[in-house]
Amino acid sequence: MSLMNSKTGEIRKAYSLEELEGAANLMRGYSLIALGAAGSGHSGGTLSLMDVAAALYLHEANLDPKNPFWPDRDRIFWSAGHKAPVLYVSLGMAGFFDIDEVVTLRKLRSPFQGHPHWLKLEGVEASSGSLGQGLSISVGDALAARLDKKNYRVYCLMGDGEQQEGQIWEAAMEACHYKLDNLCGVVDKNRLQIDGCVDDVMCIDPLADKYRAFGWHVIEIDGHNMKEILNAFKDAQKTKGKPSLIIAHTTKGKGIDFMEDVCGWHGKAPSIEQVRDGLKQLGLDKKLPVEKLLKKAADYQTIITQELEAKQPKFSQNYFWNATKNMKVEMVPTRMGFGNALAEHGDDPRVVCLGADISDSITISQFYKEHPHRTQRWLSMGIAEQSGTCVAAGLAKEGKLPVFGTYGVFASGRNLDQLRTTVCYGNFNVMIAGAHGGVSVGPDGATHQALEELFQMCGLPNMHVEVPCDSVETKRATEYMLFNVVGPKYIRFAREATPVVSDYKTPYKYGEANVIRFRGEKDNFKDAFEHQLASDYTGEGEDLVIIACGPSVVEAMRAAWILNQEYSLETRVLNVHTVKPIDEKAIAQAAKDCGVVVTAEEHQIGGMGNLVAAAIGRSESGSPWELVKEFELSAEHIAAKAKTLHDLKLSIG
Ligand SMILES: Cc1ncc(C[n+]2csc(CCOP(=O)(O)OP(=O)(O)O)c2C)c(N)n1
Ligand SMILES: [Mg+2]
Repeated sequence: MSLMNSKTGEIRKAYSLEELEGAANLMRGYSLIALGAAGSGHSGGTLSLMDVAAALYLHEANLDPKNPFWPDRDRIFWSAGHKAPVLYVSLGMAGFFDIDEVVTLRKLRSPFQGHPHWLKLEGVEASSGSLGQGLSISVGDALAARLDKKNYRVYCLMGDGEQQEGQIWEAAMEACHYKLDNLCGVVDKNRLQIDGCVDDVMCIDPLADKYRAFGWHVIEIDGHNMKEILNAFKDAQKTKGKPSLIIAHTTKGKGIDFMEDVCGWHGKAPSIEQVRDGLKQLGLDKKLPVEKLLKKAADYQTIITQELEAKQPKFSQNYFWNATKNMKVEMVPTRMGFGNALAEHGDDPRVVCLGADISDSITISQFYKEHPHRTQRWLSMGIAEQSGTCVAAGLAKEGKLPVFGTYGVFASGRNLDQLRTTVCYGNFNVMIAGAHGGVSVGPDGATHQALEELFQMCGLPNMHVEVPCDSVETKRATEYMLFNVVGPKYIRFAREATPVVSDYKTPYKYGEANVIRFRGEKDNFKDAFEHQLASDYTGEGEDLVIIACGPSVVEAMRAAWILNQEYSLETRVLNVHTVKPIDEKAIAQAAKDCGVVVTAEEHQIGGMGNLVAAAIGRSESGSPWELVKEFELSAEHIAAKAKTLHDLKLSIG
């Protein structure tokens, strides 16, 4: 069937084979423009799946773009969420919305997030971005169809590197066990992932044999041949008593010569020049309103920028980084400190680094990049965070110093039980690097932002947690933790370039906070501050304390500068780089000395703010009402604090 009117049963548009080929080409063009306007995103895997997606959304699946929640529609799950641009242009081409809208891809408040968010965009069946989960939700959906005696079909689109996730194989077993012939998986077998060729990172072959052994009907096709694609879907429809898998042999970056089969185009967007070149190659330079679309994207961005600017509190001058003549800073990605430490200390034969297919980006590959003799101690685990975590525990058990790293969300969440049960309860000496912490993966969207890991990691027994403030502190913390902290350890650092505010002369003591004080403007921002170990510091009657970790420390320092210049307020900034065990003494002292405590961190519920509150609010023995008064929980205290904050709001305007 295809795109239909769910009320009348009429076909809205029937595409011929040639029209499908043309639509796929057009969709390639739209996705290029959207990626170019976004300035980031996944180009390679978007282009490899485009022909399959065009066939599925415009011809194969029963969908009604005017009734996105039509109960009898076919369900399409995007397990490989990073291919979101294909999903968006498919929905746009199918008529769910004006396809021009996709040009706001990855921009703030756009429904076209870096990874699909189903609560933001009708037509998306589930949020995704953490690889390997889509086949399971598809199994659940297919089982629901059976329970409800519905005839709709369920499709699941996956990557080939993604096949390394163990969960896929749990779902593959389930689909066969339940004879889910209403389920059809597709693997975009473009032979590349992030760290290189799938064969080298972690071989998945013989893939067809594996699925067959799991009881699936497997169809192998040229994923760029429309006729083969349509026949494969027909074959899957006819297959009874078992699920079907289409292995689509494709080329990453298909259609654009400089992107085809080039690994580096996995997570990179074309420049506007490259967009124009690409459109020419697709024969679309005259067909697509490229200038109009780019202007639409730029206008959208202008409004967002204006709105953010209007929301930003105003002061007598612009204090932003490097906006003034003095107070200059050097910006270096925090993650570089991690890679530099591994490069410097990797000759220690105990150090073993484990990759999870994101190795250059998180800088763990610095371990061997300039040191080929270390490659035997470099273990590529593939996209398999759960197993990788336990492999690291096995290495630690035998005296190695394993370092396992990936994005913070996956380094702390995907493997949480493996960390808890195998690593932490066993107290194994495993270092986990949570890269791209906080909001630093920005445009990748909500599912990629690591905003819960402090809560997760700090709750684990025996775990040590370090959140350094800049690239230098990240290097020092990596060095210290690797060799001196024995037991499970988690280091969280950002992706973005952030100001360098420390050097090797700055005090750094694991487990102890630093007090940072603004001492007056200087040419360089760094020189305007004095750092002392909290235990060496004597209070100076400061007006307030800002307690922070990670890159929030440097923002807190900037806030201290602003508060001083604008209101003559003295601020104690407390750099709590060790979040577990947290420096309760320094926090309690600061709260006592300063009276006003503000915490700043890139985190959601249950992070450092909670730990600080706990450190300040240590329980005492007393009657319940005494304790309510002692910890200022009474209505009087609440009212007084509410009034203070309200006054503050009014004074900021
Ligand atoms: C659980 C998880 N680990 C890591 C990542 C980061 N990541 C995004 S895409 C990708 C590579 C995917 O390779 P493949 O499945 O072959 O996709 P394609 O080549 O088609 O883009 C990785 C490791 C992720 N999104 N989810
Ligand atoms: Mg691939």
